[in-house]
Amino acid sequence: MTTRLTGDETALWDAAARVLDANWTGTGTVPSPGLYPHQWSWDSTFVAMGLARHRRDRAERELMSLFRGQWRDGLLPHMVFNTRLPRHAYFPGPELWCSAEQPAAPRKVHTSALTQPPLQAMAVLRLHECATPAEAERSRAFLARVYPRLVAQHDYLARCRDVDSSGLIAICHPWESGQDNSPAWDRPLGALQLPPALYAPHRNTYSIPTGEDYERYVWLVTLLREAGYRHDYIREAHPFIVEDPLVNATYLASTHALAEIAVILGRDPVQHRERAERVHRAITDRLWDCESACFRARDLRDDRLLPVVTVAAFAPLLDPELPASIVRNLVDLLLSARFAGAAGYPVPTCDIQAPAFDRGGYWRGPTWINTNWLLWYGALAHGHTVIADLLYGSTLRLVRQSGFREYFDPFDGTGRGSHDYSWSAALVLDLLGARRAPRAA
Ligand code: 9WN
Repeated sequence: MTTRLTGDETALWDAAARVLDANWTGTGTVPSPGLYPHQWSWDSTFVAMGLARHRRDRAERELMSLFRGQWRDGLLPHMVFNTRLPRHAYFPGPELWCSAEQPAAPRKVHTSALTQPPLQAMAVLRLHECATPAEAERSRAFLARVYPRLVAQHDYLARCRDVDSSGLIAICHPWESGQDNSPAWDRPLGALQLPPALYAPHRNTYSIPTGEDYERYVWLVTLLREAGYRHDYIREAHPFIVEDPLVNATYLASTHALAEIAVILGRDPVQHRERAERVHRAITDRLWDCESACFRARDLRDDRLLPVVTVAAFAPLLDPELPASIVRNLVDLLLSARFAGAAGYPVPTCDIQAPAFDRGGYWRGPTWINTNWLLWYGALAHGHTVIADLLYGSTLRLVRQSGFREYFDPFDGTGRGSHDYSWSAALVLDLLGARRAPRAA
């Protein structure tokens, strides 16, 4: 059964669709035309979720374009470069990564050598769930085409990023979390020993990290590149190696999705189910802090939980088997004055009461549409419709008030960062579409 959109929602739908149309390059969607002119993996994947309800053909092409960048070892890079653009279009461009010199990297495209939260299997399954009966055959053919690539991606993560053999995957750079400048990374970044003279070009955009933060990001890439991006180097010596709750919660949700895709295709889902079971147990064993009753990231270099509580703390709601007592703790924290309780436009990316909170700082306080969407999705899965409705309503209020901005002030909803940001538009399509066709909510 479907319900109609209201006039106001139809206008919002059309505006979101126009943003995605404008940011479509012919093969993929750029996150924002000026600031981010290449393809980013979690951006494209959120875009595919929205396109599933608007232009399924483009959603498929978006994902295939991303997988063009997949390395032979299974790594799905966080950036696929458009080499037709001038060199200075975005820093860091292909020259920082030198992917062409890596035997495992693809020959025809330049990519980064990091990854981002692995949401792709979730998006592929959602695409299938949104298919109309007339699209069913085509949808199944797409599943069959993409399934081996997803399996390779997940095998890479389990083989190369389960650094402590716990079942969880570790990130080796803040960019891999997608939450680049999160205060959660302050401690490991602050402990880096930087050489005295480092060069990172000034980035003339407002409010995204510049200066010393950026030097640390570039320095980490330099270390990885000089080690040939070797897995044993990442495991044993690289100075930034962290298990993040958001990255692992998306990994778990995608592993469940992979098992469902395997069943639809008549393949054996057992290896995915077993992996999901390990990740489920490890998220609580390794990232749940009983004392503060919330999830925090773990630094593998000193095996301690990182101190700052961020929006990533709620991401394990994506785990369908999260124990009810933990779900209750998370809901209490979410509604408290540390997060939604004191923010007019939830959910802030950092605990409002933490010293590191900064209402305008990149990933250090503002509300982002993609993190709201992930929590909405998780809340729905746990039957927390009050939380899901709160997130649904406040997310639409943000874009109605300020447009499809990159991120928003959590107190007054002022838009910040780039305009016409693709995932802000795409996820609004998904939210509106889920109300209209609840079977794929
Ligand atoms: C570095 C593209 C990306 C997003 C990230 C966001 C930002 C890049 C940057 O933009 O990161 O990868 O230049 O700061 O933090 O989540 O994928 O939109």
